[in-house]
Amino acid sequence: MKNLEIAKIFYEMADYFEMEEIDFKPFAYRKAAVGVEATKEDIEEIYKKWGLKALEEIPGVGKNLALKIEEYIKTGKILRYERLKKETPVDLEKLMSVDGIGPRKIKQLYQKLKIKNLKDLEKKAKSGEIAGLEGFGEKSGKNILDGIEFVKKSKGRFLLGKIMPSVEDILKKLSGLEYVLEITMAGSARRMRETIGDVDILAVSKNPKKLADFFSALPETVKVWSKGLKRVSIRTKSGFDIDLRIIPEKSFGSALQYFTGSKEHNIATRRIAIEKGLKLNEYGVFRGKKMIAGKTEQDIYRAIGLAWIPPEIRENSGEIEAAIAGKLPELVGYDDIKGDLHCHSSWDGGENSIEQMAQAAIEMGYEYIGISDHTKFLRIEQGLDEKQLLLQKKEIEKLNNSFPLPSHSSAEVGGERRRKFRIIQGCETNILADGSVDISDDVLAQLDFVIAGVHSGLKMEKEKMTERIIKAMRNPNIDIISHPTGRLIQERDECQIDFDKILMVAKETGIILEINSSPDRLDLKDINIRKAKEAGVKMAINTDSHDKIHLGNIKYGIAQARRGWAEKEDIVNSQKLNNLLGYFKR
Ligand code: DGT
Ligand code: CA
Ligand code: CA
Repeated sequence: MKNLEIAKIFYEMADYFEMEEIDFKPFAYRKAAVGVEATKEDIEEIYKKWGLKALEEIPGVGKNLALKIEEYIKTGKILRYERLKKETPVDLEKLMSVDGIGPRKIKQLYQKLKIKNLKDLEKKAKSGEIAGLEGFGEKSGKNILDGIEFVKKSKGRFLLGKIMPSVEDILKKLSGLEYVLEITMAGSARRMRETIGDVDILAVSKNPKKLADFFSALPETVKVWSKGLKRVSIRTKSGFDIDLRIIPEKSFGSALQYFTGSKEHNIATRRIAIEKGLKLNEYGVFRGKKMIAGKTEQDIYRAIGLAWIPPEIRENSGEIEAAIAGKLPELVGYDDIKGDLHCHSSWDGGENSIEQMAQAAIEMGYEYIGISDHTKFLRIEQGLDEKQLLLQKKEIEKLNNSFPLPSHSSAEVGGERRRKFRIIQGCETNILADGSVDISDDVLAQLDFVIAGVHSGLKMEKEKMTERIIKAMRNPNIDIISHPTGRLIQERDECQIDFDKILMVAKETGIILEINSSPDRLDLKDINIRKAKEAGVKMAINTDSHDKIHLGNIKYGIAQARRGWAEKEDIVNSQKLNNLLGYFKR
């Protein structure tokens, strides 16, 4: 499947166009990249079956870009892209991954200092040459070195949400094979870790040879590291590796338990087996030579006296003790979310109208959606001012009146017949440097709820940053703090905040903390979610969608919540609308 390759090229072309300071093109190419990335069907198949016109149905793809896709499918390259690369021959992907470095700076660094890759960048940052360039302040050398350090640390790992669509696609292909009896993810991907080193897949097959052949010849495969009847390792075009293991049916459960990990969890479970006079390994649970379990994972855990443990919490961080005590949490489920509270609309430059966002939410089975557009401080994001928010309120009221009423009278609540779906209006107001926000209180008070987030001045020192956020939390009109620690995985560290203090104030003020589902944010992270839960602070799992296709990211946020041991009752948007509204301060 070429979808991810094409998306990657479009993203890079957008960056190159931005270097050239060409208006509009970067935007158009990025939009198309998002659409291509989110397309579940194989784009090459779409093209082969339905032709060029069908490519234009992909969100964000118009005639011109459809032609580029066609060119890539037919010739394996896009000439325009090759030309752009030749003009500025830099390792764009790596350089872009450094926090604070964008296309225009990359161009400048290349032209002035001949910087082509991370190594060059590091050298020139150390020598102090960069600080002398126009637009790069005194501290830029140090900031760049910090950024490079971060990129190095994350080397070779991939964001879960970035690779999952292509992994799911491969799994689907394999599961369709007549000679494949079982197929499932294992390893960190099954545990839904934030980043993945390599993807582990387990299979049971009637014909291991055929499966190994098929897998190593997938169109996604660019390199076969090793190939046998028990294990095949490949590199995919997107750059990540997959380990496929073919397992005998009677050991499938034990192999799944073993290869799901984590390693630390395995060491602990094996120790428990030993204490019971048993042996646990990837082939089964044994008493002496006798195999007493192996076929299913449930059997394995039962045999060693534990309740089955959800993969997301298998990190040896208390789950074994909880399983022994019969006190495993009942994790919030992947179907428990009743609505997404952090969604942007075309009002602030998002991709879709409020109505389209609502329609997409209805299709996801939601009962409500919160529209939370940016506010005026963020001018580049076309943030709304007070007047626009009040206009938007009118439009939302109108849309709400258009949703169907339930047919039966049992849906009557407090004398009012509730409609089946409702849009609630929020906004994502900016927490300014002094902790105030950029929308007046009287307008905030007229919205259904208010999100506040830090979008500037993220490098503030700890005490000041904590006070800044706390001041916003004490604003009686603010209900939710978005992406509370401001990190970008593999790109930017968390802000300096005193999280314990934030929790104390959250508990006291009833503020809800967001678990942002965006694959590069996943903010709060697992340990903070666990702390919040223990402190009795409520959380909301939101996608921060700027396009309806992002709504599907909710599963990564739910996974994150589960990894933080969150239960349904900890998550406000797992509640019906009436209960949800009760959590807001109005
Ligand atoms: P990754 O790939 O770095 O994101 O993380 P994992 O957890 O997928 O690790 P990976 O692919 O090296 O191995 C898959 C699973 O196999 C791992 O979660 C637990 C199990 N495993 C691997 N090596 C060992 C080991 O030395 N001891 C034990 N007990 N289990 C291991
Ligand atoms: Ca792995
Ligand atoms: Ca592996």
